[in-house]
Amino acid sequence: MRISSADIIVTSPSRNFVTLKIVTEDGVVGWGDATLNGRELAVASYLSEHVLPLLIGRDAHRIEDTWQFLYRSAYWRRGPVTMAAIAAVDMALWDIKGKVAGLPLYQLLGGASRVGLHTYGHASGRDLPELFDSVRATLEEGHRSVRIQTSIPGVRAVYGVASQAQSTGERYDYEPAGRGSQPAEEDWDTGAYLRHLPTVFEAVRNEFGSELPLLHDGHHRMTPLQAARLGRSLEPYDLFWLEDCTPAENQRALEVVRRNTITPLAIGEVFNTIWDFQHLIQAQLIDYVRAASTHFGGVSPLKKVMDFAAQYQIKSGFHGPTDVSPIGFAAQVHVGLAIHNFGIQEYMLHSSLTESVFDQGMTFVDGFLHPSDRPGLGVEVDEEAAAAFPYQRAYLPFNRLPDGTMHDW
Ligand code: KDG
Ligand code: MG
Repeated sequence: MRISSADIIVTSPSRNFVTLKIVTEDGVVGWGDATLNGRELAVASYLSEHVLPLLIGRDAHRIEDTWQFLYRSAYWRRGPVTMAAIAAVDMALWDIKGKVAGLPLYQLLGGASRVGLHTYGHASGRDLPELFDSVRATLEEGHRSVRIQTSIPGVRAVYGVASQAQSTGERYDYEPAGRGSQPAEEDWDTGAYLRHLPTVFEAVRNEFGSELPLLHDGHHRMTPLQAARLGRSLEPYDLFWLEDCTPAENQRALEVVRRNTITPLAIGEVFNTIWDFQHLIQAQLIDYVRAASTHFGGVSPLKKVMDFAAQYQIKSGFHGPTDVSPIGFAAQVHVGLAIHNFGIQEYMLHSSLTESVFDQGMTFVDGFLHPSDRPGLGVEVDEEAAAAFPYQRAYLPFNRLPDGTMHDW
């Protein structure tokens, strides 16, 4: 079953998405997600200039061989641009295989290990009443676990707080901070954050009780010792996880955190390959793998890293923000349904504008996400609708400390 065409669609319904369309000579269409937030056109160009010409005439059934060919033959391995491009090809070929077999992807990965995926949604607020309302709204949406992000006294704009963010149109989406020619500047004060956050979790526990699973994203801003201190100070509030407590580049940092706190740790949304997790998994420094299919080379490596993690009782917590397109999201929902060591799925609903372009079969009922039984990934793209939303330049924000020093965002 030869590939006869491969094309890139760049569309911006609420936000930018890069989508790969592969068609076989007998007319089967496969879709892949290659969206890299704030650097979308780099991946589109990598694909169209260097990858698409190599796909024409290849056997669409040879998913693993194609993955290895794209990874190894480039010589320059890894990195977010390369791996998002390879991810799109991998997903599109799995989509085709599922459609040819007449089976949803999760069936090809071993079948369902559960009825659906337990999710967490986002709650945030500038103060406690706003945060409590947001928690209630998140629960009403159907989530049974909630990520808590909050404003910090003295800090103007903080990652993940909806009411501080600019609106991107019809609904809240804190990323990108704004479409435009320059990224938005935010500010940050780690000391104020470390003092304030435990008081917020104490208040949330008092309001919502001890049963509700609570999560928090540190978004790469702490030193190892600061992260250890935060983890320890949050122990009384029994977090489901503390995410990205230190910058991901220095994996040894997690050793310091781990030695000093029993708060569960999740990391890896910016990781690209299984190698990024090798030490963290083998040394059991983390509890949850935060990879996303789109930034991690696709379905094939996501399944492999989870099988590796399973030997160490480490579970999945795949990255599910709106900058992973409905295609990339569906791909990892299939993986989550199939693997034994599923943990939780982040689920930040896409906007209705995004859904007008990406028709997804996924269901979210009684707190459980299911990718649907449509063959393949279960997502189809309306190309005419996509054409109505041309690319818009957009950047993620950046951070400065009170003295003006650049800090991790
Ligand atoms: O593009 C960046 C976002 O995907 C990221 O900031 C979202 O940290 C994030 C999360 O946990 O969803
Ligand atoms: Mg995160």
